[in-house]
Amino acid sequence: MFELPSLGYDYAALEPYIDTKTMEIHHDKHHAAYVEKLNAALKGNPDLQSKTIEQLLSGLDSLPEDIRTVVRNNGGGHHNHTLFWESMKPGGVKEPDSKLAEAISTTFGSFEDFKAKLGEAAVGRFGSGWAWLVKNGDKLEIYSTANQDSPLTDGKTPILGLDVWEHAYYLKYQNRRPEYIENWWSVVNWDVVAKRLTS
Ligand code: MN3
Repeated sequence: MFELPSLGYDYAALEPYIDTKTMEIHHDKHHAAYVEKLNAALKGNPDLQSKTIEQLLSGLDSLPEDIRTVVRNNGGGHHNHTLFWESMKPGGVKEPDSKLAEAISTTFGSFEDFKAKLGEAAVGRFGSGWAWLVKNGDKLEIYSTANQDSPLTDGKTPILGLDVWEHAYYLKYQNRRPEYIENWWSVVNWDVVAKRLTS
């Protein structure tokens, strides 16, 4: 059985960048529903229940066809949101540590260039989905997925993800996705992202 992880901080902790009500609904309703539907899909199948979420998402093609889409959507939703909550912190951590900072500048030109490129991917994602910083082998890449698709399914390891579903920002920002993205940088926990780079 997969479980809804706790946020690790209060619903109000990311104010004023992400509002309390959005956090409550996003975590307690949206994420909870992904976990519930994922568990329902795996019910009665101990082999699949014993796998990690990473194993399930990396091996979607090997799943029984009748549950593949449900696991893709809801397993993806579970894993993406777990990463998302862990990647944020009240007050944020202003900048990456030296090793991550170096990898980012080497790959994208500068930290500002990186933020601009991830922002473009996030603004440019039509409809619902995610913008990512991923590891592809030993390289960093900006990546984007539709719906709740996980980069793991494409063989890439997500190290930072930005949720651009309207449920992530609409109460506070309505149609102003770029403003949400700009403010989100203020709560990114670069310490966690740096750990994912090296793990
Ligand atoms: Mn979401």
